[in-house]
Amino acid sequence: MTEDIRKRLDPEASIPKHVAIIMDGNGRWAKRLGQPRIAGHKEGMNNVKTIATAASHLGVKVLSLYAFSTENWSRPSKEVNFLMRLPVDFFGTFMPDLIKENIKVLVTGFTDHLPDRTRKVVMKAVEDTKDNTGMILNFAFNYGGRAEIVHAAKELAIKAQDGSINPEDIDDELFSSQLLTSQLGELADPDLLIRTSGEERISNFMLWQLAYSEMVFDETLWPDYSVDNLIEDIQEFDRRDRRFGSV
Ligand code: V07
Repeated sequence: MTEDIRKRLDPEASIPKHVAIIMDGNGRWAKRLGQPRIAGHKEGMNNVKTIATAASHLGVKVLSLYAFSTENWSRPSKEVNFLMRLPVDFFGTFMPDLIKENIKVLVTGFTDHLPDRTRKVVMKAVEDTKDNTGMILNFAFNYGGRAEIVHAAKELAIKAQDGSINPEDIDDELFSSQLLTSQLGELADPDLLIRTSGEERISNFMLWQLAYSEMVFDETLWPDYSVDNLIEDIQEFDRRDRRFGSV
């Protein structure tokens, strides 16, 4: 199985270690079929399993998925309630697959204000997969890039005020140690960002971490985004000159 999917990629192609995806286009997908938005979210959730499995087989080390932003709370409450049930559904359906794939679940976001049941189910998935040694499936859940940076700045200000750090010592490394992605260690910064459904924006996703990432904007709506699309986008990543801003 692992060999099968790798055969579809150029054997010379470099595989991005950390792939981040903005899974956009679920509402539009549903609308096209004359269905309610939540039908698109449900189909999108099923696709998370397909793409996570493929990424794991391709040798991706971290797959970060933007599932819910701090701004999404302003959507109609019926939609928000549905979205908050998706992690419950997701782990209820796919936990055996995640275990079989040796996938480790992490969550990046402000989890303390989630509905109780959602928070518990997510925390349990993190706990139940903590010893898995395969790909990290990192859900950006109740995540916002600016909120993350503001939170880090506050933490550093508190430490400076109580004397545990010197303001002079604040540099990139110390700053990133206060970001929610510090749990990913040296893999915190995505090598490749994919946004589906043709929109070409960052929308407050991993603002700090995307500083040097390659970005691929794929026209496909997330529920239709296939393993072939993922392979194409990784080939595109491989073709780009990665110079990290230097000559
Ligand atoms: C959500 C499905 C994917 C497309 C984007 C919108 C709808 C999986 C999760 C999830 C989140 C945390 C977690 C496990 C699974 C999810 C939301 C929306 C809010 F620990 N899909 N998915 N969460 N969609």
